[in-house]
Amino acid sequence: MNSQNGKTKIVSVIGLGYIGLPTATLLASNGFVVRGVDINSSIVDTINKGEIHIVEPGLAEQVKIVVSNGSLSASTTVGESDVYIIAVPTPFKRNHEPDISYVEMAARSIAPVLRKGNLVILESTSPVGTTNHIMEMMASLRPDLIFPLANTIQGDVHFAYCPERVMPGKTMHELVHNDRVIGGIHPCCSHNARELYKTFVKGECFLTDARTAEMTKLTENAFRDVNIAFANELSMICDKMNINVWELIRLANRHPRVNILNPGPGVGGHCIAVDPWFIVHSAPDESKLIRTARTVNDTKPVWVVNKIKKVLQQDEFKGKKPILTCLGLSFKANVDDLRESPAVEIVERLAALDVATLYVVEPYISEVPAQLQHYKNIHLVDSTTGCAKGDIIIGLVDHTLFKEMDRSKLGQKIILDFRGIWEPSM
Ligand code: SAJ
Repeated sequence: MNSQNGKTKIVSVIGLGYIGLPTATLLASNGFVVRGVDINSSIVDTINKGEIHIVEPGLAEQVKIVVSNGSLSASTTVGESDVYIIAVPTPFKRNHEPDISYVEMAARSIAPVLRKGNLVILESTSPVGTTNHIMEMMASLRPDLIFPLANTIQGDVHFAYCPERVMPGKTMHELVHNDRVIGGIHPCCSHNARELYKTFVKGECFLTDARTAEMTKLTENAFRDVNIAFANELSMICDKMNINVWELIRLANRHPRVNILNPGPGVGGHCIAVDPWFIVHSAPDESKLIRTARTVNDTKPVWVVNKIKKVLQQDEFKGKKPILTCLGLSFKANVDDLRESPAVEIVERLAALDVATLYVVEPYISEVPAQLQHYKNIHLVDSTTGCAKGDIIIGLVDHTLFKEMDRSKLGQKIILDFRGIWEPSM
């Protein structure tokens, strides 16, 4: 697959973020000539220097190798290739409507250079029907080419959807070892795409049609969201009933068919907090549970802030501006990613109340993020300072660094642990 008529195949990967760059790097390590494309010229410059702009274990070393041996280069424009992989973001608009404008922009940039025999793969999490939609867009721009049609026309060019399923922090391992679902517009497209993935994927590749593959990705993340919502709802019920939710879940999980996830201050990141909305948007009347789960998880940060406000109303804090030490800002443990982070929302809401000084401990960042910079009552501090000075210690992210801290050293301080940082492992 990585050569054709004795010539090394060229793959263009459009979007050099958390998925695009690791995928480009693995392809470059497996015999392809890879051209990474990104609209951000500073990302392109960084990669062409053999460096990276994201934190992902194992990635930096491999990028350095493939850039220095010439198998990976980056550019802001799309050139002629044999394969195009689209890995750009698909956020949602204000009303939770999917925003596929980056995918459409990528498709428009590929259309002029598309040739007979090319394969186009969409990896971005997308609403059902997007692969077909971008193919039709390109077909209207390239009437000289024959495009595939369900089970009838194979076409001159092939289109498939193949979602990534990796956990940030484990991307380099999971890209190789996880199973993949590949959905072509025509079965020939699926087979063609499988040949490409088989060059570096050790997991199994399952073939289906494009719509089922698109829905598979959304289903996986909606499933997790619903399960986290159950844990989050339990935590609020238990709080009301004065039951330790962590102990409750540990005990319930001893049942052979029960496996409750961990409650937390909310659900963040660019996937689980976003993707279920794509299902809700496509089938609003039928997606009651999925929508409710989103609401439970989205409103958890407000519940957390209300709990903290109640503590601040205690007599000992009347007329004072106590120090609240917030442990963690990232959307989950041991990553630097702050996107859609419930911890950021909670810190911002607390800062806006202007009733306390906020000490934030986040080992993965070096300055207060832009979104919080205009609050003069937020200070980024190290864990020793935060724990020594804070009147109330608020657990928001279960970074290993926090888990390893000796809770007994916090003495009589008030601890509000919304992540179960110091609970025995779940
Ligand atoms: N969370 C909890 N309790 C839990 C598990 C997670 O509160 O028990 C929170 C996390 O703290 C975080 C959010 O949920 O705020 C999401 O974290 P996550 O670890 O569940 O998932 P992501 O967003 O890092 O990655 C998910 C994964 N999807 C599934 O597990 C079904 C990953 O495999 C996908 O590739 C990724 O989304 C994606 O890109 O779609």
